[in-house]
Amino acid sequence: MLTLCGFSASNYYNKVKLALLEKGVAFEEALAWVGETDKACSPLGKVPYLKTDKGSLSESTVILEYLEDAYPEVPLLPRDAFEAAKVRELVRYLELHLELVARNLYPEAFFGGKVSESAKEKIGQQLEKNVAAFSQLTKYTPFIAGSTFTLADCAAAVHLPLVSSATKIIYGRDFLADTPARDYLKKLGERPSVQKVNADRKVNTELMLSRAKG
Ligand SMILES: N[C@@H](CCC(=O)N[C@@H](CS)C(=O)NCC(=O)O)C(=O)O
Repeated sequence: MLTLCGFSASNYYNKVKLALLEKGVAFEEALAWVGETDKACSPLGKVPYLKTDKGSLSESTVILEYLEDAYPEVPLLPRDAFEAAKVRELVRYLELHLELVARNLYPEAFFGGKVSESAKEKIGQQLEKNVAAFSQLTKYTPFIAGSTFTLADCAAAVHLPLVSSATKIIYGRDFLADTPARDYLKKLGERPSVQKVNADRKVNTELMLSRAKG
């Protein structure tokens, strides 16, 4: 049995959880907050990590790739090598060029901290450029990489909402407003897997905030 470790407020955790649910692979969840993780499984103390009968794995995208290889029955990558690479390209853009840049805004956007004005300006410029580049790759027909639900949708479902809300809070403007992201995410939200992930996320976020208040 697979055990997904981490917490449901984490978007990286939810990306893997979505893939497991979409693939119909049986798994258990084990709550592990940041600071309470098993460093033998995730050496940097990050979540998620996955415990398998063979050992553990960290890094969400590595876990997604493992699930594809180990459980090919319901594929989330196209069989065609080039099409599969296009999906991976989108996943990489989402993680590296959207999430990791927008993440610098989260301390102020979500956690009551402060981001300097000069940092905000720099992050804003970078994000504008990256959103435009990312948009060049997206299809939304109706899924982000084309006609089938793929790993890129698992990534988009968790990363895009945070880019939207963080930019809206910090700059007063959703940087994805001129893209089909909003309608796409609404449609994705009709999937039972996304509904389950979002419901668990809400409950866990409240728990996380109440823990933070002490
Ligand atoms: N590259 C990692 C990022 C995971 C990540 O940053 N998770 C956050 C929670 S959303 C975390 O564990 N943060 C604690 C830390 O970075 O020490 C992945 O894709 O799994």
